[in-house]
Amino acid sequence: MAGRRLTQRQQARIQTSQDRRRQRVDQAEAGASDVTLSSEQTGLVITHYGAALIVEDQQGVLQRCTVRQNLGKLACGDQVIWQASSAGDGVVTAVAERRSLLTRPGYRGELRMVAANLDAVAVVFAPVPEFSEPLIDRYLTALIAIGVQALLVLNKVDLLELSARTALLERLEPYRRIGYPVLLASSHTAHGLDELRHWLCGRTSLLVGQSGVGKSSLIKALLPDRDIRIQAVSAATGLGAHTTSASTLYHLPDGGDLIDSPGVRSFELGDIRPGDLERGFPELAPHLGRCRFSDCRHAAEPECALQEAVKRGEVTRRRLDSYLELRAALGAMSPGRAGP
Ligand SMILES: Nc1nc2c(ncn2[C@@H]2O[C@H](COP(=O)(O)OP(=O)(O)O)[C@@H](O)[C@H]2O)c(=O)[nH]1
Ligand SMILES: [Mg+2]
Ligand SMILES: [Zn+2]
Repeated sequence: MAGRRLTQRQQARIQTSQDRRRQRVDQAEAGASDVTLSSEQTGLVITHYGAALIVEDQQGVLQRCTVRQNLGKLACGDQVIWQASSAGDGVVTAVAERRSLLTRPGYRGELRMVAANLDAVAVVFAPVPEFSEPLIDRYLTALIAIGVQALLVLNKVDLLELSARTALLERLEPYRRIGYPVLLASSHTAHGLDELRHWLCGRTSLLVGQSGVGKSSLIKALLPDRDIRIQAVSAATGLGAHTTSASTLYHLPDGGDLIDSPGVRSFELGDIRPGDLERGFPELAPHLGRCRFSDCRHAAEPECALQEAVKRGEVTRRRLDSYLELRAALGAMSPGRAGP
């Protein structure tokens, strides 16, 4: 920049534009003091874009709102108090205590909020792409940790011959045995969709699972009015097409809400404590702490209660392996926390 000088005319131009900007700021500040807020109302956070939220009011109308700074970050599904404002956007002034909160690690390791007040999550998987039990175990453990119910949905059953279907059901038997409902579905033939609707009815839920298992297809089938809703959100944001990359809450036709959250479709174990891990494997509970050695690694040690439970058929080998793998991963993440 050295040696570069502004001509007088350039300087004059900059000066006038600065004056104009200052004028606008002054006007806005004068205006701000005239802003009136109407009375407090409850609302539901439908989605967010940038710093603003779309809140659904009690009449079902979508309202664009900003958030009082002291409230911290809000999530899709949050119950809020907001006030309409004469200045345009409403203002969210309070948030109700959450009954659950699903987060995921962001790119810089920070925790990002995905959805609040979830009751249930359907873990979707399919014959293609090939699924793996350790992934299912990770989902289930993470879901238990935040206190939501889980349902296993084996989608694309239309691809399965009878014998293949029987074999897969056998693989899923350990989950049924520890109390997880397993639902067979096909978004192509609509098989199982009524059962899925019934399970989702009356609560707030979310679908998770690997890419390609058919989540979008299921969501389309479950939410016939999704496109209309997206248009309404676009209109409320005033920003043209609503990008579906932000978590968005939709009402299910039979009651209940479904949150479509592309960001969480395949999540890793977040902040899970050893106790959560144990709760994720309830069939191990009666055997934990009963090994001969208190520091048993449940591998080749003599009189390992877990290995013996496997031999007796009370615990499946695969689930024990999965537990040990997750425990090792947690231990690596936070040394000393994995526990015995
Ligand atoms: N055969 C079969 N294919 C399906 C089914 N559901 C989805 N697909 C296909 O699987 C692929 C991935 O589906 P999509 O809904 O985009 O999966 P997502 O990545 O989980 O959202 C697409 O080619 C779908 O047509 C199903 O029930 N049966
Ligand atoms: Mg998809
Ligand atoms: Zn042991």
